[in-house]
Amino acid sequence: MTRVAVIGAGPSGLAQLRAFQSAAKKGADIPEVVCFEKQADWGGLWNYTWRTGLDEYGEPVHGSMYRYLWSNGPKECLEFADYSFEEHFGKPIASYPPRAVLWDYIKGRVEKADVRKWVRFSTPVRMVRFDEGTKKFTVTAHDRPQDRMYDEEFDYVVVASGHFSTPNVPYFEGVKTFNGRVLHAHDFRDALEFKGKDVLLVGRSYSAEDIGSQCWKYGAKSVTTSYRSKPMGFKWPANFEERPLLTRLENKTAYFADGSSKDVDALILCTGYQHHFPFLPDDLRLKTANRLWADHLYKGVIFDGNPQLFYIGMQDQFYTFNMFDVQAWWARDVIMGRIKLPPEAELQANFDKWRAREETLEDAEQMIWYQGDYVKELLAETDYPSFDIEGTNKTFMEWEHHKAENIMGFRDHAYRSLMTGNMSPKHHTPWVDALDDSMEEYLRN
Ligand code: FAD
Ligand code: NA7
Repeated sequence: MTRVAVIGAGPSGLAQLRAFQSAAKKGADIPEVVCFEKQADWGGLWNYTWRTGLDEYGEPVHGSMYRYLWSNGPKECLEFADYSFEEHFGKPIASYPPRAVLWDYIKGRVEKADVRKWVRFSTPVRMVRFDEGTKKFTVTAHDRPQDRMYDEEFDYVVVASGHFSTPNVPYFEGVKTFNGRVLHAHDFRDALEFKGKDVLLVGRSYSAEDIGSQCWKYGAKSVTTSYRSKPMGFKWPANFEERPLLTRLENKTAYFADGSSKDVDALILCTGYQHHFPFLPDDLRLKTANRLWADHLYKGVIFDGNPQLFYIGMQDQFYTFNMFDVQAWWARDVIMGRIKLPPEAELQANFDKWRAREETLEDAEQMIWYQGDYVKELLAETDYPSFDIEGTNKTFMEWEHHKAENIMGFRDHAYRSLMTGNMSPKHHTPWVDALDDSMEEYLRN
């Protein structure tokens, strides 16, 4: 029997499990699927952990999510086409759910699909090797509770281990003797730690924007973000400002590229993440920057060095859950022989086409249409339920517009579901005043 190993049970890995289960439900003979998950529960980053550094077994903690995190984009843009929010919650809900609500939604679909039995929890994959003679992979896994390592053979491997977990940590002069707290966004957990403090963040992307906003919302005395390329440019509140790049630190003073300085209590490095696969040898390991068209992946999914190896969710993301779904459905259909891979030259030409267009992208709007077109291309080749990509792109445009209008208020807007056609209700409390991020509070009528 054909065997498929899925590494990771976050949204990408779970999409792969659901893809196989949905084919089985329609009567297909599916391969044996084994999912290895390092954490004790599923949901990937959405499974919040209070831990930082190493976990209870000494494994690097995967989680980068923090308390009070609310979706940074409209939930209507990530909704599963085969399992709507309305089906899960029994009613339409507001558009920017906190982490716990999204985690519940992710879990709901795979609980319904009854695929938990395919997952081996608390089992990190240590190594994957490919034998050119037998054309099989050997996966070495570590059952942490039993403290037992073992090998198993597979015909296909799907890597779904995420790429927002291993921090990219640049060095800044004077940081060794800085008289304040220093951390990377990966280890940020609770904004209340910075209440009453002057906080400095380095970076200009999602983490800087959102962690800065969190610190502001939960009472930081001031928030300063420092950019390398260009400012975020939002209309920030009075005690929130953007400065050029941090050049050095001295005691508690931060100096910036424009010659200005500011005394700060904490430095949060929102400097992004590395694609990090310590369990893959040189010939199977994906090496790419965080970009919309990742290196080495044909159709954004198949590894160019081995057509039995797939990567899900490895690109930079506007689209998330439903993009992982179309990728997983597509990978499933290749594995099951429903999609016949074209000759390599054709795959390379397809790669080149997407790469060339990626290199022309100038702003978020163009990037969203680009990723939407990519999702559309894969969607057309599988039986994943079709959904309105144009409508999704337009909702993303509204989101961008609402952020430009009011960065601390964009989450108060509501959008129409592209899956059910129903309008979502406005949330009962403005985001700036909503300090309780529990599911009960969010769903309260
Ligand atoms: P992950 O969620 O990272 O899951 C990967 C899984 O693989 C984990 O469970 C991990 O334990 C497991 N794993 C890793 N290594 C191994 C191994 N060796 N063996 C076995 N298992 C392993 N997206 C949105 O759509 N909206 C948001 O608001 C949003 N906010 C975000 C906020 C933060 C702080 C971050 C970091 C990301 C956010 N994202 C958001 C993007 C996020 O990447 C996706 O939503 C999604 O979690 C990606 O799913 P994934 O399965 O690819 O990766
Ligand atoms: P991103 O989106 O990869 O952004 C990384 C940021 O870090 C980006 O602004 C970079 O600046 C900046 N960066 C990286 N290296 C440096 C150095 N050396 N000096 C200064 N600035 C640097 O990561 P995020 O953590 O923001 O977001 C990741 C995910 O988390 C995302 O999907 C969200 O949904 C949540 P640049 O822009 O290149 O000038």
